[in-house]
Amino acid sequence: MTASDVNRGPAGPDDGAVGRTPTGGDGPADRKRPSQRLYNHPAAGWGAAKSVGRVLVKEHAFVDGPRAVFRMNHENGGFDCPGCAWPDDIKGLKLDICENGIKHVTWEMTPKRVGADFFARHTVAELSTWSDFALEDQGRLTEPVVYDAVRDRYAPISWPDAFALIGRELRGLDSPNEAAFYTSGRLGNEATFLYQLMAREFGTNNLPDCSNMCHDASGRALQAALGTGKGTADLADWEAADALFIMGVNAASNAPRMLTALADAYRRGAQIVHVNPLIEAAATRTIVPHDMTDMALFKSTPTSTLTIQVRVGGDMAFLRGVAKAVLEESAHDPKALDHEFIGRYTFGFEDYRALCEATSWEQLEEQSGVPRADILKAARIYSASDRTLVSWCLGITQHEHGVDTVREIVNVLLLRGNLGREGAGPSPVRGHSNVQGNRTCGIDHRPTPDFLDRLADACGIDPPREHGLDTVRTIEAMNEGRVKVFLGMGGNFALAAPDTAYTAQGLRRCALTVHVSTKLNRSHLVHGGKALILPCLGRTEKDHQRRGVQGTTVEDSMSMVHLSVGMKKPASPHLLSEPAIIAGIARATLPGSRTPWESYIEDYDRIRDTMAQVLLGFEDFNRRVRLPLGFRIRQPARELAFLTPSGRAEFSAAGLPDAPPPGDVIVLQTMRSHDQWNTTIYSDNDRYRGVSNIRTLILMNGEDMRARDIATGDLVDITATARDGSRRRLKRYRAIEYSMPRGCAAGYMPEMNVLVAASDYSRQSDQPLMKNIMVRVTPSPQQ
Ligand SMILES: Nc1nc2c(c(=O)[nH]1)N[C@H]1C(S)=C(S)[C@@H](COP(=O)(O)OP(=O)(O)OC[C@H]3O[C@@H](n4cnc5c(=O)[nH]c(N)nc54)[C@H](O)[C@@H]3O)O[C@H]1N2
Ligand SMILES: Nc1nc2c(c(=O)[nH]1)N[C@H]1C(S)=C(S)[C@@H](COP(=O)(O)OP(=O)(O)OC[C@H]3O[C@@H](n4cnc5c(=O)[nH]c(N)nc54)[C@H](O)[C@@H]3O)O[C@H]1N2
Ligand SMILES: [Mo]
Repeated sequence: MTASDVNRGPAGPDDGAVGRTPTGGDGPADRKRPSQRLYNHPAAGWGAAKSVGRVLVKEHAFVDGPRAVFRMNHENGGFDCPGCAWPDDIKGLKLDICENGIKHVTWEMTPKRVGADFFARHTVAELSTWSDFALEDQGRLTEPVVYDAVRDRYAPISWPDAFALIGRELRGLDSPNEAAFYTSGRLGNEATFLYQLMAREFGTNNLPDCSNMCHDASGRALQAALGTGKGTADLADWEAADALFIMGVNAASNAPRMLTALADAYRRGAQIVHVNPLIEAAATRTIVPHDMTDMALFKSTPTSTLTIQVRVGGDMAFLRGVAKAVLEESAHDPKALDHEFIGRYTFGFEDYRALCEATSWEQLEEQSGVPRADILKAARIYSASDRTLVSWCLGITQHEHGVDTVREIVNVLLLRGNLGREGAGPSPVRGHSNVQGNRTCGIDHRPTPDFLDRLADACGIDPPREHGLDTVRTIEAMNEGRVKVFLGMGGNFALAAPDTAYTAQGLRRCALTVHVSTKLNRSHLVHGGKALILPCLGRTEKDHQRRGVQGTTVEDSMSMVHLSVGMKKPASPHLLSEPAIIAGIARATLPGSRTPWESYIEDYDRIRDTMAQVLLGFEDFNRRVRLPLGFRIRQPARELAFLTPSGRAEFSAAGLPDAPPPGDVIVLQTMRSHDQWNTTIYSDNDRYRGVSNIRTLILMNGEDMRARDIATGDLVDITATARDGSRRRLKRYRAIEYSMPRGCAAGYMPEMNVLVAASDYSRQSDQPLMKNIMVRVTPSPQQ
């Protein structure tokens, strides 16, 4: 059976798929007519409570679910929500939770199990015809399995044999660089540290991770501008800001606990500006979920004072417009700029000023898609605010000019000295719960020489110095036979990565693919000649080791590091923790290793003692991480010390991106629905956007639809043209009219990764252009 054979649904990719589209229903996604009611419900509140109830019932998690939820994100003894990376409430709020976090936790706590009998019943060819939803819905993986090519089935294997198999394959490679070690941002800090140590002791920096698709643009921009790869604001700053700019994030779905911060900000009279092509739920109103009076009275609080519907990819021009307006104002109001701050702490201001002055309002309007009057409104809010914070997520980063756009955010902040003081600064919203910690603890295919030196000193290894492969380069290398072993620590590489067919082909060309996972997913079915699935403990589960129950640490979006201790009985007695799996692989791969792998696993404090020697800001790690809220990693930029070439915060003066594409080309952005976690789909609904029963859709501007003779509900074909001229197509998607600027469209990841060419990545950040796909949309031919 070939890849495209399995695409039998009425809506499905033309080319490039590796399986049925993920769907929460029991059949093809659009068997039922899609319905789109544009809800006017406030975000969170009772709608969210109802949705959580449904999930708890579905996962039969009524007994453990509520108990676990009350232990989540607690300052003492709880586990960190494995969902998003929003920080925990600093006042120790007792119900610091959200609908999607609860869904996420109960997803992990399902009583359903996938054991040897399951794999005996189903061939891989058969499982490949299942929807992605159906695969994960089978429940938790319970024992290690190995692919048996003769029977086309996975079969049980012991842990020692599994490790030995990996060790043999890795040691048999011509070069350590023929292996790639992928991380999804779930992995705790201790496992992360061991994982990169194993890869580097083995001899490679091939450490692709989900950040390569997520926030590398933010990291690179902030590093260049401020000498730190992270935001400088923390939750206390969110509580003190006079103006908050929320750019390119769907907070109500993807960082729901931000809603509380926005509602609080509104109540104290702060200005909240949302910049997004869509008017997302967080840009309307919310019922604060833990405010019982609000819940009881259905009382909602607005969460926006201004919404700017920017063109997809138009943010940099918008921001430059704000800067231009502030500079114009400074001609008659000296207080418009913070001259003292600019003079003392920044570098490159005059070049930036000249560039803003030389850019015409016409160009800014055309590229941003925002009328000058609206840019001026936003600029007035910015000028009137003493303390401004800018937050952003993927709408800013997954673009060709993601790095320049984040630098433009910093430029705007610097003009009025919004850095290193209360209520101000850049504050990116990170994705996976520990994606920021992964980078801090060494998952980086471009490690700094300084980091490698400290690693070498503390661990007595000789790490390779040349840069390794990122996500996109790994896909290319697998296809070209340069990478032969792929190891995935969590995640679902086959679906999350761009260019689904090409990625699948790469994975299939590997000699060995290994996935450390909690649930069955597509990546297990798109496998190499040899393949292993290794099941691990989830974050909610008790991790018993020789010296007692172990906790692992995580770092949130705002650089707070704290301990997370699982409390649930493991889903199966055969599960190992992620650190133990890594240590097992390391021992089998590095027979002469002097790293104390076994001792590390007996007591994770020992891993943390080594980490304290290697990682800056982790001094006295074991003690500080046991403080009630953990600790914040010290950040020089927050204290106005800048580790940049000039020793100052650096303005950038980059040219604006290209104008909107000509002709009938539409810029398509791919995003998440409310009911999904990346490649995990909970249902076919997207409540806040008023969509139900469908994921195979494309949201479009009404005039664009009429110009193409398309009405809401019509079937359309979407053809993407890559930079190299190659084409990728999705057929028979439903078009739905939605409020957004002309020339823009939106649809769901991961299905639409079929359209993203692997070669179309940003030359600035190397991130695939997942929000910048050039497409033509045409009515589907009658069948
Ligand atoms: N429940 C839930 N929570 C999650 C996740 C999940 O899948 N489910 N995923 C986690 C991960 S890994 C991440 S990285 C984050 C992702 O969090 P988000 O960044 O919110 O993720 P997306 O769903 O991709 O939404 C992108 C948003 O940017 C807007 N946008 C698109 N293009 C542009 C543009 O050019 N300019 C501007 N200004 N806006 C634009 C879209 O309309 C949308 O509102 O969420 C994390 N949290
Ligand atoms: N088109 C498009 N594509 C995108 C994006 C987009 O916006 N548009 N966003 C990108 C972004 S931001 C990201 S972060 C990536 C996400 O990419 P990934 O992180 O690779 O994907 P996930 O869907 O988060 O991974 C889900 C799987 O993780 C495993 N898992 C869950 N919990 C655990 C655990 O505790 N331990 C282990 N070992 N495994 C676990 C389960 O088996 C589950 O099936 O997708 C990227 N892809
Ligand atoms: Mo992400």
